[in-house]
Amino acid sequence: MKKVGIARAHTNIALVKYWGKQNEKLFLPMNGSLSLTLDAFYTDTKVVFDETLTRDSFWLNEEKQEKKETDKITDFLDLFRQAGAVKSYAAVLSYNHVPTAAGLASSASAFAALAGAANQAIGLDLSGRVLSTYARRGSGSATRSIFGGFVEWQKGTKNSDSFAIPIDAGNWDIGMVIVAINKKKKKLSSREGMRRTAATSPFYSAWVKSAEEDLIAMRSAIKNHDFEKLGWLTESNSMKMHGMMFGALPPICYFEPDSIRVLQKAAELRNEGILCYTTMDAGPNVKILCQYSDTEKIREALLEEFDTEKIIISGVGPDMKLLSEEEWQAH
Ligand code: 2P0
Repeated sequence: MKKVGIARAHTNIALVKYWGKQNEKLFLPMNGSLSLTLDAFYTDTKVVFDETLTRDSFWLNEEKQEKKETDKITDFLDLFRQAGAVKSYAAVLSYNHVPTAAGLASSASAFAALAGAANQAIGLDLSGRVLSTYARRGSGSATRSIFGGFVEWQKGTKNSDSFAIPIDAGNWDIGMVIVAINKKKKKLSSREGMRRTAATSPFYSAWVKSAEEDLIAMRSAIKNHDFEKLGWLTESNSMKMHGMMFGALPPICYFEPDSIRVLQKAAELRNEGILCYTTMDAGPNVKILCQYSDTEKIREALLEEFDTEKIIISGVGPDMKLLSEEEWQAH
C-alpha cells in the first residue's frame, strides 16, 4: 500500500539570526531567532511510502540525488517512521522554486516541505508547532519555514520545546529585495561555520546575549508596526553576526566586494529617505528589508549597478500548505 503526502513550504530570511547550537544532535540553538517568510522562493515535495521499495530515493528538480543527500533524507524520514510505526521506504520528489540567479540556500523550505508531506502521508496529524520540531531536525532554519509572515523560533531546552510560533502575518507593507551577488556553492557550510565561530570567536557569548536582546526588541517593533526600528534591529543583528565571524579562527568572511556595494547603496537610499535595511546570511548575497511599496524604487536604484536578473523582489510568504495531486501535476 502507498502512503502519499505533498506539501509546499516557503523559504525564510532570519532578521535575528541563529548561529550556533547548544545541542548538535537535536539542533537546539544557542539563541532564539526571528524571520520573515518570503513568497518568492519555495519548495514543493511529494513523498510516497511504498512497501515494495527496497531503499529511500530522492529526486531534486528531476535529478536523482547521490547517497550523501539521500542519507540525510533517510535520517529525517526515520523520525516520522518511528512516530507512525511505518516500516516502508519512500520515494521523495522535490522541486525548488528559486530563481536560478538567486543562489539562495533552500534547506529551510526543503525540510519544512518534507516534514509537511511526511506528516500527511503517515497521517500523524501533527500541529504546526510540533511539526516545526520535526523540521528542525533536518535543518535549524527549517523550523521557521512551517509558518508564514514573521516567525519566532523559541530556542527551548529540549526537543519538545524548541519550536516556531507565528507572531505576525506581515500584511502591513513589508517586502524584501534580494540582490544575488554570486550563485556559486558556498565555500564554508553554515553548519561548519557556526561550529567554528562558537568554538573560537571571543565575541560568541556577547553575540548570544545581544541576539536575545534583539529578539525582545524586535518582537515589540513588530507588534507596534514600527518599521524603522525593525529595520535597524535587522541590519544591526546581521552585522553583529558577521563581526563575530571575523573574530573566529580561521576568520570567516562571507562578504564579497559586491556585497559591500549593496550595503552602501542601501545607506545612500536611506539618506534619501527610503527606509531600507540590509541583512546577510552564510554567503555574499544581500537581502534588503523594506516596505513593499518601495521595492520598485529600490530595484531601480540597484539597476544602476547590478544586472536585472540579480535583483529579485519578494513579498511575505504564507504557512506551509498541503498540495493536491492536481496542483502537484502543474509542474
Ligand atoms: C538563520 N542561517 O537564522 C541563519 C543565519 C544562516 C545565517 O540558519 O546546521 O542550514 O542545518 O541547522 O539552518 C543557515 O543554517 O544550519 C542558517 P543547520 P542552517 O537563518
